Formats: sequence, C-alpha cells, structure tokens
Amino acid sequence: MATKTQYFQNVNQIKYEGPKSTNPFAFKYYNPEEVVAGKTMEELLRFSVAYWHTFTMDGTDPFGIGTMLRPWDKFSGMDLAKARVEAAFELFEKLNVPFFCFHDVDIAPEGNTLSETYKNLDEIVAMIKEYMATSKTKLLWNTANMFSHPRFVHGAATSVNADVFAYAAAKVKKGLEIGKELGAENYVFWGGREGYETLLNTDMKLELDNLGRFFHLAVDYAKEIGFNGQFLIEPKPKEPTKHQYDFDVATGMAFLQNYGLKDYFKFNIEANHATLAGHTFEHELRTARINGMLGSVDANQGDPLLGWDTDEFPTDLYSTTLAMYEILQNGGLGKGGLNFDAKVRRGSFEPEDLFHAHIAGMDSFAVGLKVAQKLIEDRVIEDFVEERYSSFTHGIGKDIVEGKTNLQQLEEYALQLGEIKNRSGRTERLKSIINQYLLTVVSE
Ligand code: XLS
Ligand code: NI
Ligand code: NI
Repeated sequence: MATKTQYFQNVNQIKYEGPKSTNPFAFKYYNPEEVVAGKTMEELLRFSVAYWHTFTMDGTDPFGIGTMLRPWDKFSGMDLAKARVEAAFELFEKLNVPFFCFHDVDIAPEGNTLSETYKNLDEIVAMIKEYMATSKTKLLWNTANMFSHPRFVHGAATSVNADVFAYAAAKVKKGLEIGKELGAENYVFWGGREGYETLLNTDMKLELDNLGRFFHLAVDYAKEIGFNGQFLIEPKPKEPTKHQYDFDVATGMAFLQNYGLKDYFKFNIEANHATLAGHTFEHELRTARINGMLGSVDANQGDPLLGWDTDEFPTDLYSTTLAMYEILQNGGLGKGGLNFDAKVRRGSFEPEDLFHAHIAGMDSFAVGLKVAQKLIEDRVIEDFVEERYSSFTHGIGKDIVEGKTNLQQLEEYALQLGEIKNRSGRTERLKSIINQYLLTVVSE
C-alpha cells in the first residue's frame, strides 16, 4: 500500500543506464543485478539509507538555522512522523535500496513521559511494518538516540546518574523489541556521550564497568525475547564527547574482551570516525576483519581540511576501492551493510539532492567493488605481500612462526649472519597499479 509519487514528483524510478548515461537520475556503475565475485551487486553491497540524515536533518549548523526544503515539513508532531514514513518508502523504492536504519527519535517524536514516547513509537512502528510488508526494503539496524536530550548531558550508560542509566536501559529494551518486530538484522550502539570531559570529576573505572554491565543487560534481554540481530558497536574517538570510550576498533576490542562481551558484538565501522581517530577507513576495516569482528559499515567520508564528522556522501573512489577490498576479503558483510550515514551539504537543500547524493554514493561503492574484485582476481596485492613475507615460510622464519625456536637459538643464528639485506616495499609502484586498475576496470 505504498503511496505513489507524493514527495519526490520530479524523480522517477532510478535505473542502471551505464557509464555513458548523462541522465542525472540514473546509476552509472551500480547495476543491482550484475554479478561480481559470484554474487549480485545488490547482495554484496547491501546499501542502506540513514533515516536521520535523509528525513529529519534540516541543515542546522553552529552558525545558522536549517536550510533544507522538505515537502513533508508542512506537517508537525505525529503527522510529520507519518509523512516522513511515506516519503521514506517513496525514496527507498525509487532508489531500489534494500535497507534502511533509524534511531528511535528519528521515526517518532518524544512525548512528555517515557510512556508517551513509547505510544508514539508503537504507532509509527506499526505504520512502518505495514509499509515493509509490500516493500523490498528491510531494516539493517535500529538504535536508541542517547545523546541529544539534556538528560544525557553526562552520558547514558556511563552517566553519573543512576536514573539516567535506567532510562537509557529502558530505551534499549524498547529498541530491541522494535528491532524484533521489524526484523532488524543488527542493533547498533554508538556511544556519543559515553566518555568524559575531564578526569577531575570522573570515575572512569565505574563508568566503564557500568558500560560493560549495560551491554550485558542488552545481550541478556535479546536472548530472552529471541532477538537474533547482530550487536554492533560503532567506534568514534570524540565528538560530541572529548574522550569517547569506544575510541576505535582496537580500543573497543580490548573493552569487549575485558568485560566478557567479545562473542556477542562486532563493529559498525564509519569511515569518518576512522579518520577522526587518526586512522584510515581501511585500517579500521582491516583491524576488525583480522579479528573476525567486521560487522557493518557506515559509508561516508570526512573532509581532510575539517577536523570534525562532516558525514559526506562517499565519492572518493580510492577509498571505496580499498574499503571494498577489505569487505571482499572478509567474505562480504554477512548481516551488515553499507549504510549511508551521510548528509547532503547545507547548500544542497533541494529534495532532489537526496537522490543525487545516494546515486553518487552507490555508484562510488559499485566502482570500488569492481576494482577491488579485479585486484583480488589478479592477486595483485596478495602475490606482492606473500613474496614480501616469504622469509617466514622456510628456514629460521618458519621456525619463528611455528614457535620452534628460542632466544638462544636466534642469537646463534644472528651471530653467524653476514650483512642483512632488505628489499624495497614498492609503495609508489603499488599505488600506480591501483590507479591503472581504477582507470581500466571502470572503462571496461
Ligand atoms: C554519529 C554516528 C551516529 C551513529 C548512530 O557520529 O555516526 O549517526 O551511526 O547513532
Ligand atoms: Ni554512524
Ligand atoms: Ni558519524
């Protein structure tokens, strides 16, 4: 019972037209049915629209009010929430996108009490469920917004105030019930205010212990109600909090291990959060991948000139290629997906820009996928890396890897060595090969 062309009248169904197309409302590289590495692009890329950036964000920045022209903004309260659902499914269908994601407060307004908020949520969740029944678009993940409201000023699960901990727990409980109701494939925790400003007023140990307790409560409740989604932690080093506890994948992993949570969680890796942490996107993907913890991706990009989370739509083909390399080496994303946690620029305020932005992002990851697949097929990186580490496949290297040696034997070996020879790492050569692949695979 999806409504027809109501909010985006100027945009028809977006189809794949190929690299020569000049139609702004067509995919140039993303062809959902095209098979790459034995799967269709649609199955591999698992694109998702972020409800907050696309349907609720108004373009406000610290220096100015909103700029976005959104035809549904003529409504308010619950009517606005319902209009957004209609607009959302119209956009999902026109983009032919398989998933979406939301925070509780994105889909329904908060009431004066928690029970009123629940009531609003129940009504909109029922409406979304009805739309989902006739739509292909599924819920990749939902989450609780535990950072916008003033009650979360000192954190949520890491708040100094036990009442806030309880309130946050109630929001997560409700979120898991909603996730179950709508068949969410994952449930995300992003701890925007789980961190601290200054140690002068902070009991870091208690805060971290409480965060561990909070996650255990969520894991227990999911089991109790039979919610089978994958739990994901989304690391970010800072913003809004100065020191955020889930700084990056490595920090998050140590936390999960310390608190006996490692088996229940994976990571949702956001490109712009990686760069804020001083890492590359691919570094975070690799760290998660080699530890079996790569769950899902918030597909966006930052701006090298700006030191905050600009959440731009991903258009950097070099970055999408290296990201897709990690994802393919991971055997795909499993229950995860590529969620466009990305917003149109403040100056791109027309409704059509939402389509231009998603088309740009989807095409960029499609290119990344094709180039990465070809690189893997030709074993460009594998062969080079294998050869580079070949000293560990025989002789003393093999003994080291197999744990068959000790310091004494290594000393004996070192003493009889002549001059040690190293070989070039060939960084520039490898980068030029990537460029070659980028330019040829795409024009094939
Ligand atoms: C903010 C985060 C947020 C999470 C979901 O920086 O990226 O949008 O993805 O709470
Ligand atoms: Ni995110
Ligand atoms: Ni972000």
